[in-house]
Amino acid sequence: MTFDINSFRLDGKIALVTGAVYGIGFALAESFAKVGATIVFNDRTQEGVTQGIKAYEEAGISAHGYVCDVTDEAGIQQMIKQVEAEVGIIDILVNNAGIIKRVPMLEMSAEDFRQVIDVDLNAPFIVAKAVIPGMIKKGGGKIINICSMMSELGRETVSAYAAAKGGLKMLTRNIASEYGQYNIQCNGIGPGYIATPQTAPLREKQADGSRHPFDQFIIAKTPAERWGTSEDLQGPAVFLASSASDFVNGHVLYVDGGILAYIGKQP
Ligand code: NAP
Ligand code: GCO
Repeated sequence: MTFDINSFRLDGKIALVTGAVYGIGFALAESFAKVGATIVFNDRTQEGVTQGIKAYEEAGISAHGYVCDVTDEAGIQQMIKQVEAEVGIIDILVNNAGIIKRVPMLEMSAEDFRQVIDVDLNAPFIVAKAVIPGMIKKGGGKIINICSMMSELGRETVSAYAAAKGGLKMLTRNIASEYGQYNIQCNGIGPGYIATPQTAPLREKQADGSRHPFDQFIIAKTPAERWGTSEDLQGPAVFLASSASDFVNGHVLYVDGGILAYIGKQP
C-alpha cells in the first residue's frame, strides 16, 4: 500500500486535551483542530472554560469546554460520561494539565509534594482510566502523556515534579503494554524548555536588564540555542495523535532542541 498523506489527518476524531485553556495544551488542541479533530478541553473553573472557549473561537475553532479538576476522580468520570453523551466517544486523549513547585526538597512539605504528584501523575491515571473503556468500545484510540526533561533528568528544587514526570513515563509504557491489544497506542511527548506561563519565572529579565541566569543556562544547554515554543510541539503531537503512528507505542518523543543529547556549551 502506498503512503497516504491523510494518515496525518484527524478528520472525524474527538480529542480531549486536559488543561488546554492556554500554554502547550491550547497549542496542541489548535493543531489537532487544523487537521480535522473536534476539540474538548477542561479547566478547574467556569471562568477558565469561558476564557478557553473565547480563545478557541478567536482561532476559528468551536471547542467543547468542561469544568473539572483532573485530580477529582468522580468529577472526571462524570465529565467523560457527559462528553460521550454530548460530543461522542473520545478518540484522542492528551494528559497535558500539570503543575510544578520549585522548592528545595528539604524545604518542601509532604503536602506540596503530594499535590504535584496528584496533578502530574495520579490525574493522568484517573483520566486515562475513564477514557480507555470508550476507546476499547470504539476499536482503538491514542493517549499522549506530556512528560518532561525531568522524566530523564533531575535538577535542584524540582524533586516532586521529576518524580511525577518519571512516573508518567512508566505509566505511559504500562498503558501501552496493557492496552495495545485493543489498538490503543499510548506515547509521551517530552518537551524541552518551552516558553509558557509555567516557565516564565525562569526567563524573567534581571533588574539590570540582563537575562535570567537560568535562561542563559538553558541556552547553553540547548544545541538549538533557544527556548522551545508551544508550536514546536504541534507537529510531533499531530503525528502521535494520527494513524501515521499506529505502530508507535510506549515511546516518549523528546522535543527538546537536542538538550538530552548535549553536554552543554563550554563556558
Ligand atoms: P501552564 O502554562 O502552567 O498550563 C498548565 C495548564 O494545566 C493550565 O491550563 C492549568 O489550568 C492546567 N491545570 C493545572 N492543574 C490543573 C488541575 N488540577 N485540573 C485541571 N487543569 C489543571 O503549563 P504548560 O507550560 O503549558 O505545561 C503543560 C504541560 O506540559 C504540563 O504537564 C507541564 O508539566 C508540561 N511541560 C511543560 C514544559 C515547559 O517548559 N513549559 C516542558 C515540559 C513539560 P489553570 O489555568 O486552571 O491553572
Ligand atoms: C524547570 C522547568 C522544567 C520544564 C520542563 C522541562 O523548573 O526545570 O519548569 O521542568 O517545565 O518540564 O522539560
